[in-house]
Amino acid sequence: MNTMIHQTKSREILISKSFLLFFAAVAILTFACNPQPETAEQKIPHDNATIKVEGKMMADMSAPPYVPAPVGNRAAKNLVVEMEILEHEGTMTDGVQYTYWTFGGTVPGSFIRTRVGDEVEFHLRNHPDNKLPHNIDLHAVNGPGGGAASSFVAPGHEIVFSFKVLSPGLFVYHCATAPVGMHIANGMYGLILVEPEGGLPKVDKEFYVMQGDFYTKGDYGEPGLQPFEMKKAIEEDADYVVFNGSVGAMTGDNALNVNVGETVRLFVGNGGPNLVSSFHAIGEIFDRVHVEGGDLINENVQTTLIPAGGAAIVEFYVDVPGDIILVDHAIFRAFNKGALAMINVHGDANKTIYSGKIEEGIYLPEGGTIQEMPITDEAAAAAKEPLAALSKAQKIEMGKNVYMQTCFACHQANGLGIANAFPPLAKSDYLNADVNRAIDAVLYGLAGEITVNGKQYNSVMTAQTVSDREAANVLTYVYNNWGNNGTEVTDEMVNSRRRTSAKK
Ligand code: HEC
Ligand SMILES: [Cu+2]
Repeated sequence: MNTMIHQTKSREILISKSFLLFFAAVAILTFACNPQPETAEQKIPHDNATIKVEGKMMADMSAPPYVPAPVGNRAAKNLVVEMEILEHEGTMTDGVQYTYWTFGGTVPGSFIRTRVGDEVEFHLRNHPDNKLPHNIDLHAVNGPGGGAASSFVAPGHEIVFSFKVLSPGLFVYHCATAPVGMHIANGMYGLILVEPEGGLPKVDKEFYVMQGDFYTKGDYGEPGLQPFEMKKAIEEDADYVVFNGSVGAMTGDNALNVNVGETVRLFVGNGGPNLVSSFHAIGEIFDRVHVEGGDLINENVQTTLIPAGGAAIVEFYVDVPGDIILVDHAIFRAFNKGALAMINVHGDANKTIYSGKIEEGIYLPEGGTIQEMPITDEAAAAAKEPLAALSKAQKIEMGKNVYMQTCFACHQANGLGIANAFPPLAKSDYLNADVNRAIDAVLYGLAGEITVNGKQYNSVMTAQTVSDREAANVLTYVYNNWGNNGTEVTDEMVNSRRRTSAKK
């Protein structure tokens, strides 16, 4: 009996499927044969460019897990956003500190809430105590770099640029200053919401949740101030995968609170830099998901994918009391790397929907991943083989490759650097005066005030992870270009600086 019903059903489905296929084929043919495809409908977001603005207002900004009040049905405005970049130490998990770079002091950065047609006047300030220049790329912007091309700002300065928001949706913003991955990995991302005309439908509770992956020198839980580890970041070997910047940002006393019978909307983003989120709520089903933060709505969803640099709006009605656990369902991340948050639901039980004896603490973070560094035997073996000597011309040629991979993002392809941020290597008196000092800068990085060609710089150059040979080649390349003094740097010279500094 059951099988019969099943068979009939599948036959019906088959029939309707072939009808669908037929219609699809007709539609495609019609489209292909039509010499003038409809373009009017495709233009809609761009038509928003003609929306008139009425008056000026300051944007209300909020720190996670909260969002500013809905826009409702207000008219489009000239919306002034004031955002300050702060680099400061924070707690990754108990006993582990991390130096976060932030938009507005938090990870993720302050939530920006707009509506289509708003003309945003964006003020980006880089706090004078910060060490590095930054900028901002907002995915909601139509324009070069999403604003990054106009917002590069050195510590102690402010920059202003403007854009009109045309497309409704939930968008990521992030820093895009070299090394881009490092700025994002340190927490420089957040969300900007563009509400449609008339606003989003009303719900009872709204929250701001954003996932990010972090890479530290020590493995998960290793105590102390942990520096960022570029090698692990390139290998996408995250030590921490967290919601809202740290392990436990929304568990225990920090859990979110809602009541039975309420509708909940989560604005969920994924800052990455690397990992895609399999976003899931244990004990709840998403009634509606704005897939990838856009207009497409999917219903009755268990797990929604949120790409790195993407977002989703998820909505659900809460039926029964208890804890809802938000996770990245790539499950080791949830239980061993921190990607776990809690929503405490308060209210009366509904035995029809759920009954049973409830044990607390079924889903708790487990901590401490056991990780081993990737095996570097090959690299060690290769390093032991004696290297053949190179001619100066060969060094310059190979050094150019190193330069284009590691130095040019900051010092630029022409060696001229960027004013107030990255000093020039072209005709640099600082470089030409002292070769050992230049070698040290490459091997150990450089911080503090220096003067290059009469201009002061007070920034940070990160130590470059290069072999003796790569350092020798890249410096030989630099010294033999752009009007510099032609010094030839040898592997031996670099190696002796390593020994000298190791003794210190
Ligand atoms: C992330 C950006 C960045 C990268 C990548 C970088 N530098 Fe620098 N570099 C800086 C900054 C910033 C300073 C100035 C530091 C200060 O203010 O104390 C600097 C200073 C220098 C100086 C001394 C000042 C001068 O202009 O002569 C040299 C030499 C130098 N860098 C060489 C290199 C070489 C060679 C590479 C590649 C192997 C490299 N840098 C990669 C940012 C960078
Ligand atoms: Cu930055």
